[in-house]
Amino acid sequence: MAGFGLANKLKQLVSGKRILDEDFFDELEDTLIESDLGARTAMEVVDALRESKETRNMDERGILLHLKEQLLPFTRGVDLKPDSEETHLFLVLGVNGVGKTTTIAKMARFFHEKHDRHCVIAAGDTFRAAAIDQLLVHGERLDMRVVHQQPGADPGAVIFDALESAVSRGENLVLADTAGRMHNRANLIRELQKIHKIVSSKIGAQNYKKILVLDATTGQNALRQAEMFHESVGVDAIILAKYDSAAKGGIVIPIQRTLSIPIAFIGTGEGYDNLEPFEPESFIDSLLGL
Ligand SMILES: Nc1nc2c(ncn2[C@@H]2O[C@H](COP(=O)(O)OP(=O)(O)O)[C@@H](O)[C@H]2O)c(=O)[nH]1
Ligand SMILES: [Mg+2]
Repeated sequence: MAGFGLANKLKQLVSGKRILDEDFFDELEDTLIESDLGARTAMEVVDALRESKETRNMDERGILLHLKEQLLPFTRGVDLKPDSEETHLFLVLGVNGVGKTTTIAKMARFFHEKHDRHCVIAAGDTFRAAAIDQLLVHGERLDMRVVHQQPGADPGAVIFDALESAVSRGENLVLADTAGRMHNRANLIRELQKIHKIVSSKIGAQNYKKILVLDATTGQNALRQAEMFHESVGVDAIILAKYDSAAKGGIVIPIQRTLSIPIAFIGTGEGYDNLEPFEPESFIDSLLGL
């Protein structure tokens, strides 16, 4: 993973023979807040460092390792690999432009190649013709079935069709796209709740996951989106897209502290292979520049 703004700033801050005085701790706290870690976490980890007996003798790396130890408990990953050959469904949620459709194509490739799962894509974003076409192109390139209807069709019906046909054909995983337009929040929520009800009537909760895609470049906004989707329909796992272009990656921590939703994958580019399972330790290492 690429190095980030936080890693570079930390390097400047802790390098050389800096005295670990109050100015240092204040600056460190500001730097962590600027990187979207959240004021509460920033304050807590800096306090822990300030109060640690060993701090005075710590070198550059020691300080970073101390921060890592504090932050690691707030990062949790989850493996989304379907645990049986039965048909599973991932309902992919998120506001417009965060990377849902691209992430669906990447997941289809990932679960097919890494876990030998037969994937089907459901074009549940029926709001724009372009959204359906985008999935058809991916389906052709990946050689995967895309269940779709006309623009304007009922997304619940499209997803139900995909699920029903996947069950009858013995296909393993339905990846369902959804529209994420935000201009009418109440409508969006109602539509998602309707889809949720339809899916729940067809498969058991253990085979059904709601996955929220967030754009890593949007910082605090991503936290608000996560709260909104979690309250409305419940979110089982998060995928952090566009992590390659994120100046900050710290938003993962307040999301996990506030909502306790684990992270499944990190999106690291526009290509099909740019999807990495979330690894808490290597994530923190790259965040801090270790
Ligand atoms: N750099 C980068 N771009 C991404 C990533 N994921 C998606 N994108 C781009 O973000 C834009 C919006 O993606 P799209 O999948 O259409 O978003 P949707 O509206 O949520 O379905 C497209 O230009 C994608 O190529 C990622 O992990 N890294
Ligand atoms: Mg889309």
